[in-house]
Amino acid sequence: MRALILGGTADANQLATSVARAGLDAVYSYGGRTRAPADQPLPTRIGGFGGPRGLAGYIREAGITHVVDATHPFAAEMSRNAVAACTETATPLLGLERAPWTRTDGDNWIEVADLDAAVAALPESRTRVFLAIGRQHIAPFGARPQHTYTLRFVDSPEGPLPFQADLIVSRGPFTLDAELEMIRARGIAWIVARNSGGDGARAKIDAARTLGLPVILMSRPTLPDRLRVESVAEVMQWLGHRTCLGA
Ligand code: 3Y8
Ligand code: NAP
Repeated sequence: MRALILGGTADANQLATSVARAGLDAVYSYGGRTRAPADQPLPTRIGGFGGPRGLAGYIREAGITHVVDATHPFAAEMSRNAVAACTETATPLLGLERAPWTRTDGDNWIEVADLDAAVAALPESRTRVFLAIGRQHIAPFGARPQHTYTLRFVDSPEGPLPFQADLIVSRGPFTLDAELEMIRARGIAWIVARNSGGDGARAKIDAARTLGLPVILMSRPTLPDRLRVESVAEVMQWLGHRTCLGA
């Protein structure tokens, strides 16, 4: 058995620790989005494969027998490529996918399908907006220059920002107290986020509820049908490793 873990999330990191502890043969893969990704206790590769064909070639050359897609729910292209490549090479594929956040009492969510709808959901009158959606997809908010924006990136940007904004450089995971402090200190009145699920990004959602702030929440892209689980323990069982409960 030799597993390829498509990583880049907290869940993938927890899986890597369990796989290494069990002594299973596996490779961890990053897309190469950040300058200094967290070290993993497994052999690690960084960078794209070259589309589905490139991934199929990698699976064959590296002797991969199982693929675990533990990428972020919004890493849709990687997930689609994994389905195509595993179909082409008849390689078992399992998604490790955390459940989306669900609205609870006190949440003031405006759920939108995509980025353009998120921009359109902002108020006309000038306000202070926290764009908690990273670096890659912020340009469309330049269409609403009347607002004061706070951005949060994992790394400091190479070039100029697409519009005037305050920038926080921090890789998370984030805590409720730190989010409350940041939001209050900056007078944030609106938050834009993705429904990533999991714990690593949920603090801002809980902070918004505590402060009664509206959250424009982008729904997840639809992914192709594939076998998927929500826990590391289920992945370990799928990899044929009988772990003690809750490993
Ligand atoms: C490169 C690996 C851990 C894992 C940390 C999780 C939690 C913090 C929440 C906010 C939202 C955002 C962003 C975010 C979260 C965890 C987890 C998660 C959101 C790292 C990582 C990589 C990336 C890529 C990066 C994206 C960006 C998105 C920032 C490592 C730290 C906004 C997603 O500059 C860039 O190009 C960054 C790109 C994709 C989204 C975007 O479009 O900008 N993640 N994030 C992975 C790779 O190369 O394969 O550097 O160590 C992983 C984590 N990001 O416990 O250490 O598991 O979800 N990541 C979003 O939710 O919208 C931050 O600020 O509140
Ligand atoms: P994406 O748009 O779905 O993928 C774009 C391309 O990046 C893929 O086709 C692939 O290139 C390459 N790629 C992505 N993830 C990879 C991986 N783990 N290993 C090798 N190549 C990878 O991806 P994304 O949304 O930019 O996310 C990139 C990485 O950041 C992923 O690891 C993801 O888990 C992590 N992440 C993303 C988010 C988010 O909001 N999107 C949040 C947290 C973490 P080729 O086509 O050349 O193979």
